[in-house]
Amino acid sequence: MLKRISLLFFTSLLAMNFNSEDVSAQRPGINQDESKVPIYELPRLLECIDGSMVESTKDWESKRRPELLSLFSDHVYGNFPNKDISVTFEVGESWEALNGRAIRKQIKLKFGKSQSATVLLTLPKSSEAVPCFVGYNFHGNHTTTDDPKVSIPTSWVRNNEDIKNNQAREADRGKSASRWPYEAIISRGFGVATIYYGDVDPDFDDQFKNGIHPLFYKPEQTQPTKDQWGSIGAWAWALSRTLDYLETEKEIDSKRVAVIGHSRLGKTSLWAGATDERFWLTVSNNSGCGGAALHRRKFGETVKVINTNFPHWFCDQFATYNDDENSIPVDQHQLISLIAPRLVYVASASKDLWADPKGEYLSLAKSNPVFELYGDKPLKDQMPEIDTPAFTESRGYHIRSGKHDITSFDWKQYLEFATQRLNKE
Ligand code: GTR
Repeated sequence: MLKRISLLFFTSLLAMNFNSEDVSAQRPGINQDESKVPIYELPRLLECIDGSMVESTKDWESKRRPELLSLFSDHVYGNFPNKDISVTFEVGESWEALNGRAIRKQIKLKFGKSQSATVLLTLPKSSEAVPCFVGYNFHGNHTTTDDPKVSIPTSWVRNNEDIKNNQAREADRGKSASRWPYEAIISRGFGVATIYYGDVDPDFDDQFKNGIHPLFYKPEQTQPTKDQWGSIGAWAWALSRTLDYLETEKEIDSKRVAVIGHSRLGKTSLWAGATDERFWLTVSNNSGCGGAALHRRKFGETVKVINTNFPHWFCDQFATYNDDENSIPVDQHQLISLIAPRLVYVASASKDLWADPKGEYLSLAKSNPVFELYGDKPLKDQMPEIDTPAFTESRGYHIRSGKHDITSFDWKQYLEFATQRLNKE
């Protein structure tokens, strides 16, 4: 992959300084003015490459959906490698958490011989198998809770004001707890599994020498080819491996696993939800460019900016569209459509213009034709009011007041949406 040292330092600091990031600030050359959004035409959702039209769920499932999946794989996120490696699970001791209301344990996912990621699983005490959320955290499982038994990652973590040696610190235990409202989640009867994303692939451009990519190289290969996975692909793949583990847990209703992610990890949850049909619900929180937002609007972060600052996230082919979003063979309403008829929830934040809230909503609304094939009602083109969630049977959306973050307000909506869908099943 092309090495580009760039604005990365600046954007990374903004994004990663625990929960204090505010990526909404106006940046030079970036459009945040709705009147300057160009006229654009979205690639057709129901028209197949050969010009035939999708008329039924069968046409969609057998022809158009596979076509779109390979377009996203070839041009945006990269293809998963076509090789099996050994993935094993080492389940640690369980302990009581949250004042005796939950059980916790840590599971080591071992990839090949040399790599591993630790899943922190928190389950409400329940006589029945529970639905469960799964999602990555940015700074280590220990930052999601002040529970002293949660282990600290030994893999690379991002440096910041306090961390200077890319090593996680005991002092940061619980620092991201606002993003993981465990009490609220288990009170609604859901379990939750979280993993530190850097265990799977450290989030910097090192030409894919670290993380899980090298486990899949062919002899003599040193980095992914132009249409092979970048970091988002690797993170999504490992979410599926986590789901493989969750399927072995008797306490979990593995047909009701929701994949959730914030920001770059929301891009990841969308790609995981699109590629792995076992996920029951996919939640994209403030995922923006390369996530839920429509690329053709060129509002906030653009394809060129994201590929320049984060050349390792997508496949190299994606960077060939840096100067022409209209030539990407897909747009993000088609990504959301790949999740149909399963459940999907997209959320934005009012001050998070960098992520283009309107573009995030429109992607969801423009997935109407596919969801309607399955009997879902259409969403309007008009965005809902701030802090007022809008739903159909299969899709949810809200724009929360405030900045780029995942908060208890966001979780409350996801838990409510999921609970209502469970009650109807
Ligand atoms: C920003 C990046 C966004 C978003 C965000 C985050 O710097 O431009 O695409 O992913 O980081 O992940 O917090």
